Amino acid sequence: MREGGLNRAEETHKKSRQGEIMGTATDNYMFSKEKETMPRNQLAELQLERLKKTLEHAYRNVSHFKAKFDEAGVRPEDLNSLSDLSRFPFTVKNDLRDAYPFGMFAVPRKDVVRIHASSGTTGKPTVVGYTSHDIDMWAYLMARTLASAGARPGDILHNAYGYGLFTGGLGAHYGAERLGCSVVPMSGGNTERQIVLIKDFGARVLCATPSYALNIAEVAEKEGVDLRKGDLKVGVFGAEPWSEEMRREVEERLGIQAIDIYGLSEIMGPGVAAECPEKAGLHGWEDHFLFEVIDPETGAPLPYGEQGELVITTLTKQALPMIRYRTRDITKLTDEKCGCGRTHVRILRVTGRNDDMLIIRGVNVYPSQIEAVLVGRPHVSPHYQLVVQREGSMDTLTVEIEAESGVGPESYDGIGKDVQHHIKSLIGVSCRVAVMSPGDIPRSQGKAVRVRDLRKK
Ligand code: DLL
Repeated sequence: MREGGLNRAEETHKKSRQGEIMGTATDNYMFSKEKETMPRNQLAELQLERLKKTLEHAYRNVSHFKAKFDEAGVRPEDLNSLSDLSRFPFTVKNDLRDAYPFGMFAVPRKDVVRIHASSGTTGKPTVVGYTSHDIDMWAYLMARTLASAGARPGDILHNAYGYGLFTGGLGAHYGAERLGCSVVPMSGGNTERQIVLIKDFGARVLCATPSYALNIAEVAEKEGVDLRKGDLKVGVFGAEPWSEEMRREVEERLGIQAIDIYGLSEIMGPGVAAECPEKAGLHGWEDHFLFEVIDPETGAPLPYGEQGELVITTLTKQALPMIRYRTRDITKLTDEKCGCGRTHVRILRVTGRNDDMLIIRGVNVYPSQIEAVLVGRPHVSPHYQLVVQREGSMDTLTVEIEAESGVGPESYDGIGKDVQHHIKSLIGVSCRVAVMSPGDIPRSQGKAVRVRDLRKK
């Protein structure tokens, strides 16, 4: 297997393969301890070299980037250090929509071997393309991601991320094959059958959204199948915000280690960043991406440790190079040493997206904060939806929760008051709480719908 775009700085680090670091596997894909533990100054050198090439490639081959750079009065050759990148303009989702479908591609269309697209529920879909080299790189980085999560060559890997235009299914699939796993390409849905196959095939690794993993756990319990007694050991979960509390819940109900992975289609798909067994933030693969956090209001870059919007620049993509892509995801970066030995920057758990933030009576709240309060409260199941309405000039929030099975309706009032009180005291937001019967909240088969916004209707 090759990793495209290797250069001298990296070649020197590629030579030997020694030892193990936590959460790595060394067979069958070009894992190298040297890349993931590269000293930060060498990583920066590699990034600068690749960034220069990427800026040049984007400027020469994508009219959007040429126009934007010209407008901002910058040229690729103006970049002499990584910090010079802050002089270059941001890219936003609308730029991709405006260029629909293929206007942002930096290579002739015939060189694009794969196309994915967003569902387009909130506008025109965003379309992303890959050369065969990009696909190869993605498989390699996803193999690295899976290895970091604890998957091993030879594992049965049950892939319940959706296959199709969504990048989750095929992204995880190619990575798992590259790592040397036996992949079960299940996709989402048909939950009873998923459970039979997880059990009968002896899956060790489950790839799914965290909300779908919870759905699987719940259906297995209903069917009387105790997945904790089987071979399942590792959950590779991502594609949506989830809380530490939800992690504990799913770990306990499935008897696994649940690992957070991050990615987005505009940048590549899954495999942009992954936790290691330390579970202390997601290592962003800095040999292929450059991560910044900015103040979402002013656009100014923020130092490590400060919370803001994650901005990503690709360093090795051919078909769709992205310069300073504003992800809308809210997080912090840290370059503090990680116990696993990796040196790549860590992206702390993404608590939510700018677009998902609700402002209720002046208080900013993300669905994952409400989740953290709900999960583990007595008599409450971990399924929920937030309903936002406008009354007069005020936005109001109703938190729909579900009572655990076996709890009678006479207790609903008390449960509702308890949850309302805890949301108010822990998050500071006043809300109504509607307690529903078991099974009333829709179950997720992929990305969970956490908010029903009735203001727009
Ligand atoms: O969700 C890619 C993916 C697939 C990642 C499978 C991980 C696993 P998109 O559909 O383009 O791509 O959605 C990207 O999902 O900007 C975040 O808002 C959110 N997201 C993805 N991973 C996480 C995570 C895939 N671990 C958008 N935590 C991103 C929180 C996440 N949010």
